[in-house]
Amino acid sequence: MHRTFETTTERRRQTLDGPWEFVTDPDDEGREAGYHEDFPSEAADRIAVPSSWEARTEHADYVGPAWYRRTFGLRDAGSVLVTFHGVAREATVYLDGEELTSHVGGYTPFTGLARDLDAGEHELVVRADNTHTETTVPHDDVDWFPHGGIYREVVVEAVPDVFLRDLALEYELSGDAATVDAEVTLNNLGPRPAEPELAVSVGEATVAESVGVDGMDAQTTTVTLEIDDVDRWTLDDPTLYDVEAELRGAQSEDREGETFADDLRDRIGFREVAVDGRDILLNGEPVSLAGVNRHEDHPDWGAAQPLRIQQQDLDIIQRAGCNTIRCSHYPNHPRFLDLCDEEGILVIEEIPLWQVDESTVTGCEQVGQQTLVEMVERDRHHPSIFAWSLSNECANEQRTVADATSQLREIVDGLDDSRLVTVASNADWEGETDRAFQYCDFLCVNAYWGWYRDDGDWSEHLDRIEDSYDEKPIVVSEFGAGAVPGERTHAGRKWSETYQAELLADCVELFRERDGVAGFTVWQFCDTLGNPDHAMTRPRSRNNKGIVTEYRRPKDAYWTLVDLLDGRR
Ligand code: ADA
Repeated sequence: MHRTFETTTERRRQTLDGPWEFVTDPDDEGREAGYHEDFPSEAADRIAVPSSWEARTEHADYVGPAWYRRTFGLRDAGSVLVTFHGVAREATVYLDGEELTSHVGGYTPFTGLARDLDAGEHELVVRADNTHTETTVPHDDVDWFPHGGIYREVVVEAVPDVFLRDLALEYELSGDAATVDAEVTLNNLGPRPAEPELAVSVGEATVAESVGVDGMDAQTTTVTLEIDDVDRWTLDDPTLYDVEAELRGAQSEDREGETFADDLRDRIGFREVAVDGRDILLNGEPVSLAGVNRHEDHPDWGAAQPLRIQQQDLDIIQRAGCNTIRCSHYPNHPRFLDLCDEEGILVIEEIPLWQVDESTVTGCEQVGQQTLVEMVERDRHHPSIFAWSLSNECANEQRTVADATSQLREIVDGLDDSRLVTVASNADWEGETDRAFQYCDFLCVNAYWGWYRDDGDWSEHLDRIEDSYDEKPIVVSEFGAGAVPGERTHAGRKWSETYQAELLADCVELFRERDGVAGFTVWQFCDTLGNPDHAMTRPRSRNNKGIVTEYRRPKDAYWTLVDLLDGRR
């Protein structure tokens, strides 16, 4: 299940977890050879979906196109939505030999609509390609491993001719009362007009109306619900409200007497985020952020983490006393965000525009914008997400890069005005001035004083940031040191757990003393597999700045954080 709750009860739904046939295609000949019509099953391996393909040792370092195949059965004839929740990084999907849909970007979902399928068996073939170049999003030189394959769930849902395509909620809070606008989009695949009953409920409140939709058309309607005595979503009491949109109607004349039904389910939490001077406010009160950066990475699971690992990560993070996670550097698995909603964790979610500069920005701008839209559309109901991050360490001192950020800001404003917007920047650390900070509600600052450089310190650095920009909250979004697990020294040298723990303590104490700093996220939660091209600067081929190891065993720095944040030992 890709969420922690059911997203529909009316639709017949199949999750296509399990073994799929799999072949790599290093010479990229599969398209010409027609693998989508005639899959080379005799040469195929079997691989688990969802999984990163390095789950099979023989494919551990494979980069390039690869093909997947499986069949699924439909009990009844009709239309289906086929949703891929994450394929790294480019995908083309074929159904019964015909192209159904394609997608670029490994961290957001995409859906193909297949109309009027016969009952019985159908074949899905997918070409996935994890090749990265200078201008892909992310590019080929990022500091994390280029996991490949169908690594998030694949779901097939049978839908009636008139079905719910989208549900988007916005709300205004006024004291204890909430006014919710629910925008619902209906699709009518049939030739005749329809007028089904739509009921939308949020918690106990329900509104119903009939909605007319022409044949072969779509219709968007907005219904408004008033909710009194709202229980707000807070860090201590993260109250969630169930949301349901239900559609019921009579089938067209040729199927007289029959009815159809469809539904979509989600959850929201009511809370307000804002800034005031140097403070970030949650429900009107300043909140001090204390957290970690987390990659989706695990030695046994790659980027495809089961619920058990997601829960365990969150548990370890909460036990440290943290209240914040920066999803570095891409949209995370939606079920992990559900857990954050349930646990009262604040999340900064980011698109993977990582260290882009003026030579590459034009090439990756469009996919960056598309990923931003898809991220916001997928995640707009999570109360845990309080901020969208538009990029990480891009060359924002360059005008073209800053202009691209301004475009992203416009796009996000058009989609969602209920969250804060930021970029994570190391421009000042590089001795530059960040031209994109002007588009941010708060400033995320990355620097590695005491690790990569010793010719300055955090204190001077933060003074300079405070003096250089308008008065906005500052979050230290990256700082830290590498520590090879088990390395403990009297001298406290670099690469030891001792050094990492001492640096972390000094930094956290300093950040917490400064009024200008609204919080911090340590780089990083756990040790992660690095880019294979960077192995010479990364012992164990990993980024070792985790406060826990890749297997989540605590390093000294973890216990230091527990003590500083009054966590649980
Ligand atoms: C960065 C970057 C991270 C990571 C980190 C490091 O600045 O944002 O993704 O690479 O440095 O460990 O050096």
